[in-house]
Amino acid sequence: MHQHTGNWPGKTVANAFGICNYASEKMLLIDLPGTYSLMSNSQEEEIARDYICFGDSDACVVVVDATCLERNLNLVLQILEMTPNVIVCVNLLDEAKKKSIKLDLNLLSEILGVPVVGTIANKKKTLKALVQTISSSLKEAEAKNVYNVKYNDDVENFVSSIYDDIYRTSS
Ligand SMILES: Nc1nc2c(ncn2[C@@H]2O[C@H](COP(=O)(O)OP(=O)(O)OP(=O)(O)O)[C@@H](O)[C@H]2O)c(=O)[nH]1
Ligand SMILES: [Mg+2]
Repeated sequence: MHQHTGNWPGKTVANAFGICNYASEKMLLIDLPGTYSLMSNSQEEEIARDYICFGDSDACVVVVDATCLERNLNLVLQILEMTPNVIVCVNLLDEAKKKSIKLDLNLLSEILGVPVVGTIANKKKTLKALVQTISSSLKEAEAKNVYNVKYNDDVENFVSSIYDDIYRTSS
């Protein structure tokens, strides 16, 4: 609730940011527009994509809905391809429980190769683990074994040929 609100420069989309104090650290949290994809089909998606790609943040927390995880995982995979330090926050655990949805967050973390934290955003005590995870992810230097999306052969071959061209022209 210590957030500041306004608009993204030149856009009608609202933005919000706030400072979070944890231990002796101050973290600046930027709230990106809610979106299911980053394909730039709307102002919201464009703002979110541009910030993730060019905003020079230290970490990216992707908040997904525990009651419809599958719909949200598309966005998670897109973000994993774009930026290195990702934390997945599975929110609305209370609603998932009401619907008897059981989630294995450790397994999800193992598969994605990034930390996964469960939260109920309006229950403050559940946010502590998230803040701790963000903080420690900023200190970890070792490379993560992040899930690598495998596309069909046509796409993979095309991407490889572009890489080859780049290496050839740069060496
Ligand atoms: N029961 C429950 N309600 C939640 C939880 N997290 C958020 N909410 C409620 O969900 C509503 C929407 O929250 P927002 O923070 O606006 O959600 P958002 O994902 O940022 O939405 P967009 O930015 O519009 O995509 C608010 O009324 C919150 O209080 C949760 O874990 N449990
Ligand atoms: Mg929002």
